[in-house]
Amino acid sequence: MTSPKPEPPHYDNPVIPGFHPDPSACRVGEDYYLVCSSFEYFPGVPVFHSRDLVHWRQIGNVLDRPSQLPLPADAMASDGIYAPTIRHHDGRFWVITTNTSHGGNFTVTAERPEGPWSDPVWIDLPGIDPDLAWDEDGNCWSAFAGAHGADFFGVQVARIDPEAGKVLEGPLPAWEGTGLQWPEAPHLYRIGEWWYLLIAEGGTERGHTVAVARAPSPRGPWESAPTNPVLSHRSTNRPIQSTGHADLVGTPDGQWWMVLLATRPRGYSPGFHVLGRETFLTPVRWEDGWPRVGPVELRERAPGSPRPVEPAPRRDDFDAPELDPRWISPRSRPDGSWSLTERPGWLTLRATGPTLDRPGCTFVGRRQSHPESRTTVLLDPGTGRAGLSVRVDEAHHYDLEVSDGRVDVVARIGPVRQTTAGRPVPPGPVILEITTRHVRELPPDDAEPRGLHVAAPDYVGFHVNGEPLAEIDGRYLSTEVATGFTGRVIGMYATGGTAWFDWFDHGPHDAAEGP
Ligand code: 6LW
Repeated sequence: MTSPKPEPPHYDNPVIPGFHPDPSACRVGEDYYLVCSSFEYFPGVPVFHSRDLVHWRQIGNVLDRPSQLPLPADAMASDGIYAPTIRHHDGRFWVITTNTSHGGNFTVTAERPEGPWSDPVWIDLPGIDPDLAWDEDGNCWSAFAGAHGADFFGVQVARIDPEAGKVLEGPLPAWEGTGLQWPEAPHLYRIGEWWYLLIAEGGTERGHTVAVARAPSPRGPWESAPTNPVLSHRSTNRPIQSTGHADLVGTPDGQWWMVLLATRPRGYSPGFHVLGRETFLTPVRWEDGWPRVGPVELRERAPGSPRPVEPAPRRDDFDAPELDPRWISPRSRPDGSWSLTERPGWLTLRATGPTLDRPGCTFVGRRQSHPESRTTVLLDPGTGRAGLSVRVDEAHHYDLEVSDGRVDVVARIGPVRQTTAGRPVPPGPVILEITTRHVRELPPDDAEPRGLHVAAPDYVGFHVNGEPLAEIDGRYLSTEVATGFTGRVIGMYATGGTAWFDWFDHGPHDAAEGP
């Protein structure tokens, strides 16, 4: 009797669900670290730890002090922090990234990945998507995506002093890619006898691709891979789309893997992605000195033997002395607008702005991490105005709001703001719940035009003390409608007076299928 060959373990993609775009990863010994872009949200640049590239836990944020993340109060949604690169060199962690709203490109360093990270060292490099790589002589090279309108619109490289923020040589024109739009997201690697330059091109939407070139030195000359693009899902009917903006990472036993961004659109044409661009993982093999990358599958064979890290709890009871690093706020979280000590065991939120329709309000949220999700809070609204909101930006959000003895569902979609349902609530604490679910059944014939239901990527439901109140088509909280680079964030807010939240729970909807 022969026992069946043990199936190598598998893992589900995305490995970091929810809006975690532009991933960059590095390995130190047996540990992996990964960072993502964060745009107008504070704190910025979430940093994750893994022992197997599959199970990741956020251990902090690189930019967790206002002095590291100057954002104008009116910074546009999806401005702020663009793509970062994380590397480990000479016993220190390095991150280089771009603040598109203030100052441009800068580096920060830390002894430990969970921080504290240094204040920014600004560097006079143009463009976005800066990278860091050191050669065998200790020179530091930065590849970056050239600024718009520059004479050379492609990926450039410069030799820099990252400690002093100085450009020592260049920028030198490196590679314009294979001719698609937006050559960007460059990363340099010294692998074997070659320097490799991995880039994204085609734009971060459905035409996104990954391409690679190689050269004898960071100065070039760069030779494009004969197999470019090494990865693309464009013009396919794959459930994963927009694959691009990748980084390569090697394992201690010599395997190579790629982290990258991709989306999971649903609904009728053009398809709508609501969680933003998420972090995916896929294997890489090398043939004739070039990386080969298969299509990215929703389910892949795991690298080696998965050694998970503790998953983060889905519920927060606000009993800890500090806010969990997963909590984010648009642009800032001013002292005085929140407290974990004023009412122990509760998160106190104090209004700093009268409406979610404008920057400057008090909002503390988490990235929606499940396509079909259930988010529940216990709110004591006091005599103020507060609630639970699912937002993409100030012009695209659905709110479950309590004030003056009522609870109302408010939808803000572009120029339209509408209260779509509501009812009285007794004074005192109330349980608010927002669900997102995929459309499975067609409505009865006499309901709204049947196409309307099939078209939706999901439906956003609102419940109060366990009772359903309303349900709204989720397509209007998608990137295809709202535009930009982020994704849905579900959070607690106060726009009048002071409110208290006892707990917050965000997890998969019990009716959900798979990840
Ligand atoms: C990022 C650039 C891009 O800096 O979009 O998809 C920008 N690519 O590489 C924001 O994510």
